[in-house]
Amino acid sequence: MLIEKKTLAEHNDSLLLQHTRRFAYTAETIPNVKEIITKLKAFQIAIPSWALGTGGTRFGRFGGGGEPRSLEEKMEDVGLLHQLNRSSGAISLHIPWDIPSDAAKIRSLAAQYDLRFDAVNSNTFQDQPGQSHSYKFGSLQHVDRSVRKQAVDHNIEVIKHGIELGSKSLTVWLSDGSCFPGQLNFRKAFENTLAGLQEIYAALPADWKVFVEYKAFEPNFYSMTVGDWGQSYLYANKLGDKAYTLVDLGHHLPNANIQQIVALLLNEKKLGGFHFNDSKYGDDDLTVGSIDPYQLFLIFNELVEGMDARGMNHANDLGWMIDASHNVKDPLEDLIQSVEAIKIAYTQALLVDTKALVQAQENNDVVKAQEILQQAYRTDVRPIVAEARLQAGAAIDPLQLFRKEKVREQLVKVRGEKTVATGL
Ligand SMILES: [Mn+2]
Repeated sequence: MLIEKKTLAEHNDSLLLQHTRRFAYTAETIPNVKEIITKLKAFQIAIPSWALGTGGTRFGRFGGGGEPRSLEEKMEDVGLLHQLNRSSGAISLHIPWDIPSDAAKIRSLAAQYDLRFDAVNSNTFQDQPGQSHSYKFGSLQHVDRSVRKQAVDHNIEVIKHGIELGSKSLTVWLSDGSCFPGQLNFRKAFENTLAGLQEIYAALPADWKVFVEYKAFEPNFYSMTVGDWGQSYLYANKLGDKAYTLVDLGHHLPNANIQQIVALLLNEKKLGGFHFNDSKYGDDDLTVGSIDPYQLFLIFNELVEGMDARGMNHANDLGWMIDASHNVKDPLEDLIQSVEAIKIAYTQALLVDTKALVQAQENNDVVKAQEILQQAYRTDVRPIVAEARLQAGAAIDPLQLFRKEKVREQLVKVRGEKTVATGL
């Protein structure tokens, strides 16, 4: 479902006076506010097809009702989100959870909602019904050549689905690794994985990228074959120019300095994109910015500084995606919050006085450097983000409108109370 244009206009009218005052107050102190708004309007964050249903933990899943029953309904949900914020104009599909069996129909539906297809994601971490070989002991790392071949073939099939939809990148996340010492020969696992990735890489169209995602632990708890950014970088470097490292914020050991990782990967031209989420302990997949918004800001500060240093386009030169899954929130409300948190952090990073920061660094003025960053971080930029939304034709307050229109209740009426989104 989409919100009626008239309803959206009424929502904005009701908040306009208050918004205009807040925006004027904020904009007064920001000379380049127009430029920032232009950047914000261009900046789109892809929504993964698996984030539209209620997630779960290994202990249980508590569905919320009205979940999308098909790829078409997932796209409908992303279309609604994009209507509310004009910042979610892309969807990232997971194969085989969301196979576009009629690509032409799916493409025209995407056009209707003004969505494009971001990275396609392969899955060699689960066995599918009717599959010849099991991934119990890994996929690309496997000791058996036929299992490795099955995993390579699956990735090539995912690329084909992506080509049909106009996607331009493949994300490979491998759950491969080991749970106990001695289970795996690390060197052979690396070599097998590299050989498999090379076969997948050879099947990429000329204008495609492949993202190698890493993760410190889980589902394997002794070793992961792509366990950190160094290992991902090794694979990406050996594969070639179309291969990049993908940073998922939740895939690090506690207290890792993700902003430094990002800065170095970007400098080496090997940062491909992001999976945004937040965490307190491990791969918690919590709402972006809910636990440590300062870290999110510091990451964006490195991104903006690094992209500007290389003359990169903020909106298009890296892949921006959310990767989260929720047990206690309405998935759409959660995504509204996540997109907002990303845009706030991006705006704050755009406020950093770069020249003054460089000077403070050159003078070893540690206090001044901290003041400059925190001046930007402590600025309430929400009116700027709202103004960009308003100018783009979206809602001043997406969450308020979502609740006022009782969107979830309406979805439950159409889709039912007990639906389960595919892949969950
Ligand atoms: Mn991820």
